[in-house]
Amino acid sequence: MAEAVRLEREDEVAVLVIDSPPVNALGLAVRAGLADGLAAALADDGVKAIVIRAEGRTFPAGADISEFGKPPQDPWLPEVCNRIEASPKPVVAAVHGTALGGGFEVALSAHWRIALASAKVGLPEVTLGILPGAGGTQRTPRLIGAEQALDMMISGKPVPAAKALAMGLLDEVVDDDLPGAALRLARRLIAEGAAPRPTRDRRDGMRDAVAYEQAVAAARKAQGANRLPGPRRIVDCVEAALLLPFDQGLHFERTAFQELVASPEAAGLRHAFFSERRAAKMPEAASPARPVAHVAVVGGGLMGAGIAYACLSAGYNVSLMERDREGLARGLERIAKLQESAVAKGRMSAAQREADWARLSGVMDMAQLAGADLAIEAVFEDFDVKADVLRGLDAVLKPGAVLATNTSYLDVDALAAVTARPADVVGLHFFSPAHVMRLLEIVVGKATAPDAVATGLALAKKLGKVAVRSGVCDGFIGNRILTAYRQVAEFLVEDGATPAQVDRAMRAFGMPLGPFEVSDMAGLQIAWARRKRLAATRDPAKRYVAVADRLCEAGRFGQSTGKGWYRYDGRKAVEDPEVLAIIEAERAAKGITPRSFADAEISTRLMVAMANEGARILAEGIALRPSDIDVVKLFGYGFPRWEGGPMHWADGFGILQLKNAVQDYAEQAPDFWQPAPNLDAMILNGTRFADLNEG
Ligand code: 3H9
Repeated sequence: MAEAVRLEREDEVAVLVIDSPPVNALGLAVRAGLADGLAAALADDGVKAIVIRAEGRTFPAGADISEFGKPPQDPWLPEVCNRIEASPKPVVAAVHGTALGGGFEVALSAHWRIALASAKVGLPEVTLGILPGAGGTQRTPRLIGAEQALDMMISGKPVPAAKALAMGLLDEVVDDDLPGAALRLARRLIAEGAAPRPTRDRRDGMRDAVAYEQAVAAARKAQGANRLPGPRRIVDCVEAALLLPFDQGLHFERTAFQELVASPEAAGLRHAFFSERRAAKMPEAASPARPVAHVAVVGGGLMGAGIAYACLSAGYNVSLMERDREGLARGLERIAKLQESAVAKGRMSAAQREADWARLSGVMDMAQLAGADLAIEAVFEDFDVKADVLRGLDAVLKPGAVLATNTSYLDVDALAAVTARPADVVGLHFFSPAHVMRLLEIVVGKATAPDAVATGLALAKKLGKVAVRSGVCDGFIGNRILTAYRQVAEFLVEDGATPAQVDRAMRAFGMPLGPFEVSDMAGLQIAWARRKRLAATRDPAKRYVAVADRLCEAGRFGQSTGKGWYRYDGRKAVEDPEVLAIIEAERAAKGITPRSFADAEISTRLMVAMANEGARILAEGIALRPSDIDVVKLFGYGFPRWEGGPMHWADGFGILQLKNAVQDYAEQAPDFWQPAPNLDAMILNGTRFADLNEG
């Protein structure tokens, strides 16, 4: 195996070249390589200056996240950074790609920083629930002051090279030949007899101590209500940079880092990071995707227009199809509005809008879609309606085109079977609003060809979406778990909680909205129509909560009608005695004596319901791995990222405890609360869901 860091010699300049694909993360081998290379360069009297650069796509993109949570191994990154900074010979960091986290901290420890114009630098540790732990909180404000340093570390957003140069984080930016430019800089420093310039001794950003403290105070106030400790500890560290001598400041940072890295929130966020990347590893990813330049979207409603807009923005040619002139005009209008809003928010240039619009065509005759490489139907959620569209597409599309259905619940195998090419049919389940929500469920039917799946995956990548593979079942991964979640929320209400209490409990858990608030926002009509459709086949022995039906019968369809589970004063949800009376009447009709629930019991029951349903989805092979289920919930349903997802939550809760809880709750609805079939074996073997994630 190649060395993680090699030492090259260019006359009087020693060049430490980091070479550890894919992103040169600062794992043990790289840290040791840097320390050894530095020591060798310092021991060599012929070396007068040192350059640190990286091979491959980027300067180190951070510490090796997979090492967090494991026992630390010497040399630690902070120590490596200190040694670099203490070098009596000038050190130049040559930055390209994304110098993030520990990678940027290495650069900050060098005495000069030169970067490629396309490079970005940043301290995104906050997104992992931690803070820069290799001197970043102490060195950054010394260079650029508290306000900008706090903004960088609390937002976690990378800064483009030109801006970083203007801020004072970089000394020079070049358009090409970074290694050559770094060497020239090092030679110039030698020629000038330049002394090392340790960042620890610089005060550029600290001259105005009053402004510094004011920025700290403002940030502390802004983060006061944040439930995650990371940002608050960043503020403390930046304040320490002003108040404490450098070494004590480093010690302060170290303590805060260690406290955060061991927190459950950081574990959840790390899990989310790796789960997102793992989801793309589906068996079909090995197949070459079919080439797609032209996407047809059938249906110009909110969903169809959102998909069309997203595809246009990603550079595809798009045809939007509607049945009639009016429907088409409305669909095109929706796309135009999305574009306008993107331009108004500065997310899209006017020129880009023109270029995108020029690649859009509206059609009313399916024959005009014949040239499409991929067609996505986003019409009304009804089997016959969708089947009709798929049949029509089948008749006109060229051989090899992919036919995608955006169904949320329907049987993709049955839909594929109405066409003469079921191998080309795949489910592409977008989430509303389709141009915003990052999740895309790729639903793989029995007959779906691997390269049709790979085509969906390639589309997801191009749209910047996180794709998760799902098998076929009612609601796929996400909505199936949502159904279980809602079901238990309704049991809780019928058994004694109020909708407001359930919502409050789930918001306290970390959901942006509770289940009833979400229902009101989405509207109750579609689910009601579905329940009425399924009424004839419903098992009368199963517990059925009819409160939502009563609400719909009373014309309470949610926010759009001003009332649903709540009454609305404008957008503000207010508890409504009429709803409580409906619930009371349902309880009375069933002879239920209401009991009280603590908020924590409510959230635990709802979490257990999700995790148990997730386990069942795994047992049935619908999801490839537990972390895929987590990704679905994180990216499609607002599940709090620091909790990692329901399966990660269940690992923390305990598998035995999960099964016991399901059994304890059985009296609430014996038919519903059945332990998933795979829990026993997991308990017996001491398996956690995390153990099933690899691959
Ligand atoms: C830190 O630095 C703490 C220090 O302050 C203190 C220490 C004491 N570690 O995303 P991609 C893997 S915290 C380990 O698909 P892209 C990733 O899993 C760190 N692995 O590529 C994937 O593996 P696989 C602060 C990492 O081009 C592969 O690399 N840094 C790390 O879309 C490719 O990744 C960050 O938070 C890592 N640090 O995006 C930056 N980074 O192929 C985290 C990546 O097996 N990284 N991998 O699935 C990123 O934001 C993106 O990866 C990056 C590239 C923008 C760099």
